[in-house]
Amino acid sequence: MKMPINQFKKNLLVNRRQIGLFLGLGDAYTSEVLATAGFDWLLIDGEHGPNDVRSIRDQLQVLAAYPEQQVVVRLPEHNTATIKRVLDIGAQTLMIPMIETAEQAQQMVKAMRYPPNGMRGVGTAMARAARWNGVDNYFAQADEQMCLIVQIESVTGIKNLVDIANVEGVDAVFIGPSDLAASMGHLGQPSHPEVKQAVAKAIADIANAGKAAGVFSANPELALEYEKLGASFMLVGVDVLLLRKAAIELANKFMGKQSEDLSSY
Ligand code: 3PY
Ligand code: MG
Repeated sequence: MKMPINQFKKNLLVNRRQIGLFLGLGDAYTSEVLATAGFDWLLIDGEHGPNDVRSIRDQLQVLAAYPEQQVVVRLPEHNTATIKRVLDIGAQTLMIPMIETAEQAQQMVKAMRYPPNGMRGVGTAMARAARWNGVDNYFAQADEQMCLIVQIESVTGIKNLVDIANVEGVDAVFIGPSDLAASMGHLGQPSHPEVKQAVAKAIADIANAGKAAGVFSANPELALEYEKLGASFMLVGVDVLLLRKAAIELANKFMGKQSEDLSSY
């Protein structure tokens, strides 16, 4: 059996535009529905969404039937054991939140690679990633297909951004405006002018370091502004918010109410 090739990583390396959606419902059935929407990539959210290793596995399995869409998994923290488990069920691209130093980023690179390049544990007989030892030469090919996106979303992370972006093995840097806003004293205001300015500078710094820059905004105008500044891969919505917005709009048509602003994360 052939090793699955990580197209998302290939696209990042040439800065191809990739527009994505957060999957926060934690369910394979709804993720499959959203795989038909036409996004370039989908992010299974294990940080804030109600996901565990089994629900992430189920979603990876159904999404495998839609290879035109790339799949990324976001983990809740920097735990190397969790990284090992999620790689073993077949995730190839991970987004790791709240990276604040180059050392933390290096640790994440190592967690995704086998010795001697890193410290990923060896358990391919039980791993869907290796098709249970069915992939030819899995060990020789695995590291190359792994893709690491680190999230910068704090004042400390911004301070160390260039060092983090320069870590070998960090393929891309994704800015989290909501946590960054909180860290800057603007909790709940990811579109605050100071936050936007910090995001804009971060995008430029990431691009100057030669890495792909990504960002989230559920406000399409702001997402497009960030794209103009150099972001190549973006998350432009959240499944839960889309569902709630559509439901509110329908209900309001009959209740005579105005829709609320649902653009913030
Ligand atoms: C944030 O905005 O903090 C996120 O993690 C998502 O982009
Ligand atoms: Mg965040």
